[in-house]
Amino acid sequence: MHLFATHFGTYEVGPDALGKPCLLPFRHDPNPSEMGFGYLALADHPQRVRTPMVRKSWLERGPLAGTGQLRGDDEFVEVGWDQAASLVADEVRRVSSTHGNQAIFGGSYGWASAGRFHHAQSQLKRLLNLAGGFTSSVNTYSYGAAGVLLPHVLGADYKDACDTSPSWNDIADHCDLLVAFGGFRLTNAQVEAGGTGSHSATEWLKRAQEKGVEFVIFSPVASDAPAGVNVRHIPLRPNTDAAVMLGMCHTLLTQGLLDRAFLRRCTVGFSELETYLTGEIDGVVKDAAWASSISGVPTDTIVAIAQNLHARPSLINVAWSLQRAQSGEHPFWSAIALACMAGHVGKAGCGFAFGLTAVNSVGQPVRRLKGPAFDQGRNPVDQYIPVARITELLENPGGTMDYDGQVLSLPDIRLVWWAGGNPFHHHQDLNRLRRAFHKPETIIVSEPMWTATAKMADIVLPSALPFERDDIAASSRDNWLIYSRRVMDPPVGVLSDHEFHCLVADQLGFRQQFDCGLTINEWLAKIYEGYRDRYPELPDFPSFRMRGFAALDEGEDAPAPADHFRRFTRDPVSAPLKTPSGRIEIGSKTIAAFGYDDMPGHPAWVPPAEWLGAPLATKHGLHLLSPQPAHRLHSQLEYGSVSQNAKHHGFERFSLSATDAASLGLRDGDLCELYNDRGRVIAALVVDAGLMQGVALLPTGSWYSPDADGIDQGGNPNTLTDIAPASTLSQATAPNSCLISVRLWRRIGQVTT
Ligand SMILES: Nc1nc2c(c(=O)[nH]1)N[C@H]1C(S)=C(S)[C@@H](COP(=O)(O)OP(=O)(O)OC[C@H]3O[C@@H](n4cnc5c(=O)[nH]c(N)nc54)[C@H](O)[C@@H]3O)O[C@H]1N2
Ligand SMILES: Nc1nc2c(c(=O)[nH]1)N[C@H]1C(S)=C(S)[C@@H](COP(=O)(O)OP(=O)(O)OC[C@H]3O[C@@H](n4cnc5c(=O)[nH]c(N)nc54)[C@H](O)[C@@H]3O)O[C@H]1N2
Ligand SMILES: [Mo]
Repeated sequence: MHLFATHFGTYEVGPDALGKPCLLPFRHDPNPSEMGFGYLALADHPQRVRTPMVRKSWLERGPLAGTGQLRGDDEFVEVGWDQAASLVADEVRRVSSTHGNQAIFGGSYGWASAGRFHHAQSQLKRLLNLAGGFTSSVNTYSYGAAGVLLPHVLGADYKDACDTSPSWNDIADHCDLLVAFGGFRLTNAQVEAGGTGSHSATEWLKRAQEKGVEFVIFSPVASDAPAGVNVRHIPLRPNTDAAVMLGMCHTLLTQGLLDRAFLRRCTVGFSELETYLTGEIDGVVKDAAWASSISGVPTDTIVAIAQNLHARPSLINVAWSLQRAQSGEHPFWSAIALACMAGHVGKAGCGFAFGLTAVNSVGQPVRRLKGPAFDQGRNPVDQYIPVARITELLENPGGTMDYDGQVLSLPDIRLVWWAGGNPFHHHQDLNRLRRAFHKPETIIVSEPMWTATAKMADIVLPSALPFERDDIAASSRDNWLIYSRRVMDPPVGVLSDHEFHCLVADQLGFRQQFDCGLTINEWLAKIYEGYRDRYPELPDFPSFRMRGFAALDEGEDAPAPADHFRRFTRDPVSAPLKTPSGRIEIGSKTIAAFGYDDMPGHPAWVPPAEWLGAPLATKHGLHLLSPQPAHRLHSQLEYGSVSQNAKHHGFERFSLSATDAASLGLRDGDLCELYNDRGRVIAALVVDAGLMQGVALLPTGSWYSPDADGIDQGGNPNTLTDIAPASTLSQATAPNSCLISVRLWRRIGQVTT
């Protein structure tokens, strides 16, 4: 079978009615994503980069530093691959020998493509490692705050987003009440890093509903609540979930509905939380009325749900989006504390979970394939940044940064090489990032498309699109292995990342170490054999390639950390967690000892600088949330037909409540300006009756496209968001704490002069 694998699923390749290649649903996928159906349109789109390009002024005058020119509004000239490879190799050599390899930033973040071999970052990192290394980045935009907090609270094994959840099987069979903060945005479950053969998360959710699990959804957005019976939606102000959870903790404490035995046996630090809840520390009692005044959720509701969490076998799920906010660690930490107090942690299908339906795999009861990828080698440079600190890195050469109990030094970056990511879509405060991108002497971007990031580059290396090459795709979170076969050839002048890295490696004198003398097919066979060593039941490589896919037998196979967690709750002495105490740290002496002003040593309500209760809300009175886009993967596929068809007269859509639209005199379809002190964005209004008053919703992924006045006509929310971190502890991204104003820009059909 001829298959093509993506982060949003697997497709069969067929001819359409005119005999041209097209992507069709994979017959084994119960719920294929429509995203793929518009994908092939990128191949010959006008936004395609078709040949290596170099900024004219850079080519003429050399590295740009200090010329005062802002990148992004300059001309490019075409060069051939030989010239491009020697320009790149010379620049790597120059920066490495003049300034040291820490002056090269290769921490390049992004989703690139599915596939174990043609993974853009792995390819780039292997190359740069052989060239002496680079300043790297750690953690993710997805799970940055939780990924730093959870090792302190649950131990090092619980850093990964998908390893804390009970399985959907157990939830359906044993849980009675599922309280979800952030709800279930089901379009998100269409995605899985590395790909999948079968989209099953929504089926699992339905099955839990059919088995009688009651769902309570706390979210400013009604559509985060799934359809069906036994679902209750409770609106709350964005970023106030931790306060609601702490109000529930207070209720359990004062009503004596506590599992004291579990708290004593399996946790430490509860007394610190207790003194905080009762107000002994700061004179503020964190009761349900207090939580109500912050969140807008009625006091009685908070009390009743707390009582139910205790009385019934219950599970608390927290969406990842909640930790993509200032103080975003606290809803996660508070949920753990609340679940431990309520007393169902360790019971099948109960306790706490993070990110059910954020991607397809969370909670999936299937065997997980673990196998090799393209080896990145070892980085001789030990300097790094938490991934979302790119602006500060470029702004403060020689500066320092507090992070997770350490003081990081920020190197002076002269060369940035980005591959497989689009920071001018994914990072916050893009106008500020643009100014910071002016600092390095040279910027290289490997990209198939003319993204805003490619436009900031001095050297653009055009990469083949994923359907223009063969690869092997497998997610480490499910049981499918796909042979992803080339659908068409890349345009003349375009190479895969691997192919052009080979040219650069040649120039730098380490081609043999880079590609080990293997062809791409030989690499694929080698990777596949790595899987067969672990799973001898897999067919041989030629048969696998012919058939197109292999799936391990399904069947319950809880990830090792979840298994271990259950053993811990039964016997914390013989199966301790990898925390300092060996137990769940409701209070963390380690975090308290870091002494960060914005990060106490226990779960707390630490108000963000921007939320509806902040002083700034009198100036910019709408809280902007930027969820994941339903019609594309981040900024990829923006020019695919599915994403384009979802626009309104070519503009990205955003939503407001009916009340806010009316009070601003706005109508459905109006082109509006969303603005704050950081930027201005144009988007088309959708009035959403299910949206809470005071909240605006603009999905991510539309391309940042500032016009001559600096107004982003592309509708990217990160023109408005702030770089301020979740906290000093995690230095994670926090775009969901953002205040804006909205006004009419143009009414469609209105004559403008
Ligand atoms: N406001 C706000 N911002 C956010 C978020 C949010 O919730 N709100 N979410 C954040 C999250 S969780 C994430 S994960 C990030 C995602 O942000 P990114 O990962 O940067 O987004 P992508 O659009 O997937 O970027 C991948 C790029 O790689 C390119 N590419 C694809 N295949 C190849 C290849 O083979 N080779 C090369 N060289 N390039 C290739 C694509 O064309 C695309 O430009 O965004 C973050 N930004
Ligand atoms: N189609 C599609 N799916 C994707 C992606 C994509 O680009 N496209 N990206 C994938 C990636 S990389 C990631 S990391 C995951 C992210 O998965 P999530 O982080 O779960 O996704 P989001 O869409 O950012 O947010 C989910 C919901 O949280 C709600 N929310 C936001 N802030 C708050 C709050 O303060 N309180 C409450 N109670 N609710 C809030 C919003 O209403 C939103 O609908 O999605 C993945 N899935
Ligand atoms: Mo993500």
